[in-house]
Amino acid sequence: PKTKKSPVVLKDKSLQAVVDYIKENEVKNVIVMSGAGISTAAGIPDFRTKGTGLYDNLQKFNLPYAEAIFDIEYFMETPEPFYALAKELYPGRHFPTKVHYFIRLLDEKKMLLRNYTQNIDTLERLSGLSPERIIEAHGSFATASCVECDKTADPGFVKNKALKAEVARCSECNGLIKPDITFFGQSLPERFHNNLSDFDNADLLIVIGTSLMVHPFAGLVDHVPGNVPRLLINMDEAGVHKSPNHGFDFKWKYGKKRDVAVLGSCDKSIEKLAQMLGWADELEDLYKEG
Ligand code: CNA
Repeated sequence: PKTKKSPVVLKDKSLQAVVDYIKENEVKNVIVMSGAGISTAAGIPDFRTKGTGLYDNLQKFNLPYAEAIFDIEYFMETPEPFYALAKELYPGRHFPTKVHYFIRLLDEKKMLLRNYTQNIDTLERLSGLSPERIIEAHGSFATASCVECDKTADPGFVKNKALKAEVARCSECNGLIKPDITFFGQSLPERFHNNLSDFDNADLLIVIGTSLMVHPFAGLVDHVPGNVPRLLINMDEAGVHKSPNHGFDFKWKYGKKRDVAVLGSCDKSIEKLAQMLGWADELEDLYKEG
């Protein structure tokens, strides 16, 4: 059967072509998919960067495998490593980066449909971005609950425990308390599932600071219509899978003029993008005021 060809949407595979697309098409439904890479400049390590990423620095916890620290089955048996790590990650000591403020600026320009973030550091909230624009796809440290009886825990109590690297237990049933971040083996928050129709309405997708290794989040890159440009801003290429069964495949170097990759520091790339859009001063002001 004949497949319908989507029209070519960008002039070429450059950042300038994306900027022209934004200006010429009065883009107003941008979806930003973000990950740990946008918070490394705030001093929070990501998972997978060689050397500095958390997975390379978990030896002291003697884990059977690195991801175990965020695995629900492992946590139920051995919560101590997670609580030891939570001490280092807990929100409160870190501040939003230029990338976070760029996302807020998109919203102030009435161009942001939604920011789907994998991050649990709550820096999106701290940047002043409207809560209605944020989907914390993997939950956050902002709330916590008992894994046995589901009772909501007092966030202050859990934070105090975590900051002492002590395991928090439920006042009701003595079960383990876990911050409401999504572990491997758990389903994503309802708010994530309830808003997925956003992707049908997107007119630009910006994927930033993520290795696109965690599903189902990563697969969302394929949920925007076939003629919608997808801009990756990341240290290295992500979302490229050789296997045709993998479900998604960015075409950074070849294929139709839709996918653009800007590699390197995301803060630098965002500054450049802001400058090309004529927003450099506004971004700087937001960042300074923050
Ligand atoms: P990841 O797998 O560690 O990937 C991060 C990506 O960002 C990598 O491709 C890096 O190359 C890239 N990167 C790192 N620093 C920069 C930079 N300065 N500029 C540009 N690119 C950079 O992390 P993902 O988010 O893809 O993985 C999903 C996990 C990570 C989620 O479940 C998160 O909860 C979890 N996580 C979150 C945080 C946080 O909230 N800040 C920290 C660590 C892990």
